[in-house]
Amino acid sequence: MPRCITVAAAQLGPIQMAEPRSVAVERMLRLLERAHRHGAELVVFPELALTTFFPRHYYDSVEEADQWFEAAMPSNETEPLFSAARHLGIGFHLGYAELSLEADETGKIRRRRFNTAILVGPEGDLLLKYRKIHLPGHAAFDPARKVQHLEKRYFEVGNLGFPVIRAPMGTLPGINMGLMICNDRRWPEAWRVLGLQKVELVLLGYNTPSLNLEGRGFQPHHLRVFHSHLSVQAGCYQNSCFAVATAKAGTEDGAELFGHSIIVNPEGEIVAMATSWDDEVIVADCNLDMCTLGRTTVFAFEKHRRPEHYTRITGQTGAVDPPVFERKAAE
Ligand code: CDT
Repeated sequence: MPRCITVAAAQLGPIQMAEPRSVAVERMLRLLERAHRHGAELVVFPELALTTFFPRHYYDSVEEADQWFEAAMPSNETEPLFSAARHLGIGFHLGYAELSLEADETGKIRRRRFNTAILVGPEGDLLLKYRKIHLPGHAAFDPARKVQHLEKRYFEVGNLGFPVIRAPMGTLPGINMGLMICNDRRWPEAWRVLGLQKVELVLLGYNTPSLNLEGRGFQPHHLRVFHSHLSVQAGCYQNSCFAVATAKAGTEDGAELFGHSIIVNPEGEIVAMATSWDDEVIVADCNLDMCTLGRTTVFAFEKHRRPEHYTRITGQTGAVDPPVFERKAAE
């Protein structure tokens, strides 16, 4: 019997600043029902799915932005999502801004803010939590930018590593599932850490602007989508896994997000793609046995990896200059 699961990306159209969580949750409930009607057993919602992508807005004090964070999950506002998923017997992935009271590295208990994703099982169990590690953008207001990207201001770097769990999902007694969030998808290190835990299905949400807003040069719109897809397709191929990559799409508070949610197989092929910039469900049947070929041949890690030659990967952050070639004087 092949190991199959039907998965869905539940892309969200824009959520404006003025729209309360109840509106987003209501839309997500409709998407959950639609995904269920299409046979989905696991539904993936985007990064920061409950609100507008608020890191584009500057607040003098970080506390002023707390209105965008969830101090409890589930809360009164998000509980309908949990009960609907339980009722339908489907698992789901949800991205949100997390406000937690917990000890930091020094042992001090304080309010901490993370860009977080959770994976919830079909019976309502919290299977996995991930806090975003690669935080793009900047921490201070940047007057050169038309639109801010203040993730480094509002979030701490995630402290849960890149986790993978084997848990029941759909009709299968165990699937190895891992999480990353948005910008993480561009970093091969993130994929490899999941791959080294035999991940079979990577779930990720994203909010990516259609334009490069850093003001350092023009990047055509189609290349922005290409780079996103390229990253997910390469990650899946090189780690012999499936991925569901779900976007927030459309024009949100005047800023455009490019959508193009995809489901990718271990050959790196896109097997489903969203075509609207609105709420949309895409579905794919994933035969997890497809993960075996890559991981027993070209990417049989235990046979072919050479970690002794990869020490730069964990030993340094920025790139260093190579030695400069000098022609040896003739003897
Ligand atoms: N949300 C997120 O991580 N977005 C980034 C945009 C980078 S622009 C500063 C991304 O990599 O898609």
